[in-house]
Order: sequence, then C-alpha cells, then structure tokens
Amino acid sequence: TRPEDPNSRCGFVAIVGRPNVGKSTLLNHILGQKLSITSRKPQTTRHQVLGIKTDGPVQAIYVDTPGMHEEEPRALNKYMNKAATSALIDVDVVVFVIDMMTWTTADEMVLEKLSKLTCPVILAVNKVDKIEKRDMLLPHLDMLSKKRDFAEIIPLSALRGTNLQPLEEAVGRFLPQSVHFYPDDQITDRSERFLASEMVREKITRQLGAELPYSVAVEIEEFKRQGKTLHVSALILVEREGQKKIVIGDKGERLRLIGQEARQDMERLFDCKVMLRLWVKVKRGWADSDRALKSLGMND
Ligand code: GDP
Ligand code: MG
Ligand code: K
Repeated sequence: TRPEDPNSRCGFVAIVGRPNVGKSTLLNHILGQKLSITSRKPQTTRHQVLGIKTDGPVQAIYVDTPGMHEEEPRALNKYMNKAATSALIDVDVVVFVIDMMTWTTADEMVLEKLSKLTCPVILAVNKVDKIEKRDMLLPHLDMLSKKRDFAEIIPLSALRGTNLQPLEEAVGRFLPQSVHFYPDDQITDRSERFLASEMVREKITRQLGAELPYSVAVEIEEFKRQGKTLHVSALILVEREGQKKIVIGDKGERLRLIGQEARQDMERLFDCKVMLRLWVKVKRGWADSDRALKSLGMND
C-alpha cells in the first residue's frame, strides 16, 4: 500500500500439484505459520486457503489448491476438482510442485491442465532431502526441463525449508507492478473460525489415518473471547455411527488427544489461552449431499 513506490509488486500465486507432493508444507513454510493443513493422506486440503506474504515491496498472495485427481461421483470430489481448476483463473504465477522421487500420470494430468495457461509456471522440485545420490539431481532436472518451457526450475525441500528463498524471489520477479491489496502485516483472509476448524480437522486426520475416510467435517459453533481466554466449541460431523465411535475412542481417549493437540495449535496461532470443547455428531451421507456442503460453506 505505497502507491508512490515504483518497486511495489502484488499478485496471485497458485500452488498446484497432485496430492501429497508437499503443497501445504511449502505454503506453511513460506508463510511461517500453520494455515494449511498437511498430512500423509491425500486430499486433506478441501478449501482454497489464501496466505499472504509481504516482503518489502513485494506482496505475494498464495492460493493453495486441493490436489488434482480423477473424477469421482461424490459431491465432495466434484467440489474439490472445481476448486482446483478455478484456483488457476486469474493468477499471475503458478508454482507447480512435484515430488523429486516420483513422476506419475497424475503429474502429467496437472501438466496438461497447465498447458492452457499463459502465465509463468515455476517448477518446484520438492523433497530433494530424500535423494541419496546427489548426481541423480542434474539429469533428473534436465529431463523435467523438456516437459514444458518452465519460467524457472527450483529444487527444494519444503519440509526442511531448503532453497525456499530462490523460489520466493522468482515468484516476486513475475508479479505485476501494483499497490498491495492487503495491509503488510496481514497473513490470511480466512477467518479465525475457519482456521480453528482446519486445526481440528487436521488432528482428526492425523490421529485416525487410514481408519476413517476423509468424510469428516468440522463446524465451529462458538468462537468468543472472554478476558484473555478464547472459548471454542467445535462440532465434528461424521457419516456413520461407527465413525463416531472411532473418533471418540476408548473412554473418549481419542477425542481427548485430538482436542489437546488442536488446542495447542490454536494457542500458538491465536497467541492466547484456548478452551476447546469438541462434540461428535452423525450426519448421514453429508459428503454425498450438495446441500450439506453448501451449509458448511464449501460449495461456492
Ligand atoms: P499436499 O497434499 O501437496 O498439500 O502435501 P502435504 O504438504 O500435505 O505433504 C504430504 C506429505 O509429504 C507430508 O507427510 C509431508 O510431511 C511430506 N513432505 C512435504 N514436503 C516434504 C519434503 O520437502 N521432504 C520430505 N521428505 N517430505 C515432505
Ligand atoms: Mg495440501
Ligand atoms: K496431503
């Protein structure tokens, strides 16, 4: 927001790639904040999370996309595909994230979608910390460079934070000259309520892993500050009675752990004491229902 500064740049950056290549990890590291949930399971990012990073004259507005994946009939998947595609419209730069160790047909599909774009595409070759032989790297990058005319190819490790600076500098170079759209200290346009629900959802996914499909939603019912304490009540929606038992666990132990970890994350993010209450409720077939998605604000 310095209209007089000729170096001022601002624009939208889409982070794309198939599930599990490390998009959320990368975004969180760039922002230095946990805004986008990560997990070993694909498709944990259901919403587009907007993260804002201002570094001097450059403001980059990052859009995290759900993984691009095959069509499936269920409403949730339809939503995610739509979100993945619409995230690419009107962006200034695309960061295409891949896993250094594996190039799959899913990567080819993403590349195919990108072929229609005219904006610069930076290839972020992630997880280089996993390479055992260093001399593998150059031939591999050379092979990748033939797949498209990438604006830049940057090997990095989102997990370790290696080589993220060159990526951010490249992004900055491709952003248009513009005043900043957001105040320089703002890091997201997502509400605190939304971030709180994402933290609960992440802990559920992490705790339950393969035991439960990702058909779990979290609604924040109460979010209010009293003195120095933030009171949060969250409703966990599952599809079946059996899933409810799994989330609650033996004598409520699982739910207690989910709550404890989510509360610690919230205290770090909101920088205050948090009282978190969790409820689990069965809402049959919610993932199949467009209406249910709409009521959860996930179907725009
Ligand atoms: P997304 O689905 O593309 O958003 O992927 P996530 O960010 O959720 O990451 C998927 C998994 O890959 C998680 O277990 C991450 O810890 C892991 N991961 C992400 N970046 C790296 C990296 O640079 N190195 C290694 N070894 N693992 C990573
Ligand atoms: Mg993700
Ligand atoms: K994931």
